[in-house]
Amino acid sequence: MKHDIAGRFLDIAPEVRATLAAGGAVVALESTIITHGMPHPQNVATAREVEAVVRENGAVPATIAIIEGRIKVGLSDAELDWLGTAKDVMKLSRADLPYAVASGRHGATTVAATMICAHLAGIRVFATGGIGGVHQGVEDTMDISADLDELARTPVAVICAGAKAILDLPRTLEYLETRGVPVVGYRTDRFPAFWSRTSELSVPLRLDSPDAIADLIRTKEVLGLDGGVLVANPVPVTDEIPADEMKSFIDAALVEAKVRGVVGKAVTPFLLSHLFEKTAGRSLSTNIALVKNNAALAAQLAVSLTR
Ligand code: PSU
Ligand code: MN
Repeated sequence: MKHDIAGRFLDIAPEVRATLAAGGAVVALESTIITHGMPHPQNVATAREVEAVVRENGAVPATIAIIEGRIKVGLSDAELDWLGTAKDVMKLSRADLPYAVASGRHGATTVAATMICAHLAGIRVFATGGIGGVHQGVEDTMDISADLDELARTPVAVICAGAKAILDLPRTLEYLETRGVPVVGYRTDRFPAFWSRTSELSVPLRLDSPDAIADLIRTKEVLGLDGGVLVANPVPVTDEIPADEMKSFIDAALVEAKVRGVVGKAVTPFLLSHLFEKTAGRSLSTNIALVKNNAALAAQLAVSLTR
């Protein structure tokens, strides 16, 4: 436990607690992808498959969510099932996490909030699908996901498949650089764009093995540098949707969001569900494949970090 005094708000699953105490490998998983990122029943099925992939790769999964104000680190099967269709589940980022805890609410954790809870529990590696970033139109809206500042301050490695082209990807990378976040392409020189293996952007750094990423994380710690590391892991070739095929869907989704006046934390969930509908589920299959791919790498990294 990183902050003993915070322990009274945390329920760490026995297996997760025992593994951490023994210095074993644990991978944190987020819950906003379950409640706001995917439709039912694929959300729950995917969450279970992702946990299984973590185990197959030698680590223990810890899916994180807030239930009745308790920070759950590691969900039971029953809790995961419940979350899949639960109503009144807040989407929690850094700003809303203490509110949900103080007022006994249910909440799903975004990348930012999952990093915070993982760090409180002493977990160093976290697998997700795509991170939030700088939104298109930021000049007018100032909409920049709190995920980016969290990466700058909380020492958890986040494994993602890049960021969706619904975001302003060049500005997202610029912002991460400004905030001092190492962005590492895993076996790639290009920043991946979620459904697509590549974008037109170079990835700032490249590493080709879990051990090399573990070395970077340890070195960063020893140098006293705060914050996390973002690992961008391209979706497997067989599951990718090329960027030019996604572009028209993305442009239409952005127009629709604008027409309907969707703002704030509703923007990302709106765009995601719009795209799932318009691509007739193809974007969802790709999404599921890339999350599993990230879970495998995260588990391998967590194992490397125990050595
Ligand atoms: N991007 C995705 N899928 C997701 C999300 C982002 O491709 O499910 C979720 C994550 O939980 C992420 C959050 O942390 O949305 C970002 O929301 P916002 O842009 O409101 O910060
Ligand atoms: Mn936002």
